[in-house]
Amino acid sequence: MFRLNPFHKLATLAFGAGLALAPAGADAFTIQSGDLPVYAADVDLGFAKVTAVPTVFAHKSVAGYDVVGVLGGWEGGEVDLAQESLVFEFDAPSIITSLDLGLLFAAGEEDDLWNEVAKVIVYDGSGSTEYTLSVVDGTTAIWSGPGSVANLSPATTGNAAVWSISNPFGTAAITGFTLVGEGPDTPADFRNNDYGFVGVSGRVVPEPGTLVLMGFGLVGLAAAGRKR
Ligand SMILES: [Ca+2]
Ligand SMILES: [Ca+2]
Repeated sequence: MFRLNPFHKLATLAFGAGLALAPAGADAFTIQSGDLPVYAADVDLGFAKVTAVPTVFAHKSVAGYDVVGVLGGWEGGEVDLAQESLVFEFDAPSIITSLDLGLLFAAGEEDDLWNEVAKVIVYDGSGSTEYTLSVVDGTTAIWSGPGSVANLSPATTGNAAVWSISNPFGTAAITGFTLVGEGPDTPADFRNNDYGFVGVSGRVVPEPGTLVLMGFGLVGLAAAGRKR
């Protein structure tokens, strides 16, 4: 009858633990507005690069929220033109668990004539998909992608109109996303559809090879411990 000796039991346990532990909590990340330096054109965070197109990051502090946009256009501290964008590129394919956007107001609030819309383009390595976050009223918005939207600060005058999208791209392993202005870029429409970045959270997708290596690493540790 097949029987495991104590070392094999330990190695098996270690390997199993490696497989079980690796995906959970490993390589979770958060990027907040404060991580994007004032008036810098880009920043390398070690696991991701963020770039302001075509100028530099510009911050706005509204109702206790720090929001980042792109300098220039009609609104200095917001993404407000089709030519303006904040580009997020991840070093490894990642799953996004939340994306927070701000200064997306309802019609009649602040200087906005209509319910504002934010455009998000997501890249998965083979192509891109475009989604929109559209305000419905002071505390309601519709996200065209997977996931759900919660209001963190009302979309009414004096507040920061912050929305949090949970699991915005579902379980897709993405290589990056772009926050871009929806336009139109005419004076009569200025300030409509301008918005900014508040934060994003996610986790790196573990590669099967990494899991195997982690498992073997633990087996190696167990073996080394046994020899002592
Ligand atoms: Ca701008
Ligand atoms: Ca706005």
